[in-house]
Amino acid sequence: MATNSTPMVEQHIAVFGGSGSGKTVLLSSFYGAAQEPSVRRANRYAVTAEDRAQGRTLHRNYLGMRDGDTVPGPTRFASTSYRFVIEPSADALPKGRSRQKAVKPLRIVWHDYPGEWFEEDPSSADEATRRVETFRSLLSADVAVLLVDGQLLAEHAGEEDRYLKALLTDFHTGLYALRDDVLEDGKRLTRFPRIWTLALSKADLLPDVDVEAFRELVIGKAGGELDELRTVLQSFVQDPDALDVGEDFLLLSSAKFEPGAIDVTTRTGVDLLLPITAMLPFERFAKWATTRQRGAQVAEQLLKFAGPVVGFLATSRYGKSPLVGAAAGWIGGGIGSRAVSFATKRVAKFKDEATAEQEFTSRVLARFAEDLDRGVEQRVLRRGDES
Ligand SMILES: Nc1nc2c(ncn2[C@@H]2O[C@H](COP(=O)(O)OP(=O)(O)OP(=O)(O)O)[C@@H](O)[C@H]2O)c(=O)[nH]1
Ligand SMILES: [Mg+2]
Repeated sequence: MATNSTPMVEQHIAVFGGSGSGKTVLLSSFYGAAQEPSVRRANRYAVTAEDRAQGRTLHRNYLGMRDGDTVPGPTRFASTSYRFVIEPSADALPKGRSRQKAVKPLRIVWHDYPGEWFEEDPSSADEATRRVETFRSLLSADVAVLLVDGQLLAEHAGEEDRYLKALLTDFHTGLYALRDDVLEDGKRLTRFPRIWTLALSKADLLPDVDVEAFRELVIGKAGGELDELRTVLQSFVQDPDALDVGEDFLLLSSAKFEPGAIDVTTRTGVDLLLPITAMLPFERFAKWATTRQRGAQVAEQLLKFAGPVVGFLATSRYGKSPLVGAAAGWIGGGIGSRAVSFATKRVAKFKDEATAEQEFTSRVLARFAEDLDRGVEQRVLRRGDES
């Protein structure tokens, strides 16, 4: 329970997509934008890379797009995990107080890999081993985002079904082929991305497609393939009911790409990735556990790993209640469609009684909850628990 074990305040996101679908540009846009002084001021939190060299590479990728209209090269040979820490930004601290190291900073880990690994055979036994290790680590994330390449979709205007069916079938067969290697001794996994969000990358190329239209396109043109993908993913996990595949949808654009110009200030959905990673697993598991409808037992186990919200609960006055009860109490009676708004209000109430660190965490979580609400309103995000 939350009181006697140290909660994990680290959430992992894995972005899956074919070569050239926009994974590395997305990661660079996310990180680079977070370094912009105006964004830091507005957020009142700073996102820093734990490994400074990695941070510099991502920032350089971003500046290359912003100032030089150049894009990072394709990712080859190696996958990389990027660990980010979210802390109060210097200007969010009261005057005269220096930044203290947070005891339990919020951490997000983002996995990037070469998309060609799903498309081509490994060139050596050594690479084959590295691939399996990579996919094992990708498949232990909390949230998976599956990219539908907006450029390929636009190129298939009128025959979108061909691209969408092929894409989902490739994922399905790729994952199926890896299954025996990823599951050691055939043992099914507990920690596995339980939320598989489908995201339209390069959404700037399809300005008329909102998230509802995107969802209808995927379900309408490739619903059968989506079901097959879900079946394969279910075969990886314990308690396959506790799995949402293709229930959540998102539009993503890392920048506005025009011939000779990349406008990094025009982004879509990028700012939702942190809130999605930090909040969605918690909310979904809390719902499954408390409403006892789906995979309640495994959801209860999973709640322990559900990141910053749990860390926050454990240090708040809910710390003494069992986790499921605390989750229910924290979110309020409205687990389900209105969970986010309830969360926002609850968090706001805490502000008065919290220590500085709690105050920061609750402020960030409240901000995340508002971001998600806004994403839904603007039809950039469709949540699986909306009815
Ligand atoms: N219009 C538009 N184009 C984009 C966007 N993001 C990426 N691109 C284009 O897509 C190309 C490939 O993006 P990457 O991020 O390198 O693709 P990747 O998924 O990392 O590819 P691999 O590393 O081979 O797996 C970029 O060079 C851009 O030209 C976007 O948001 N909008
Ligand atoms: Mg890449």
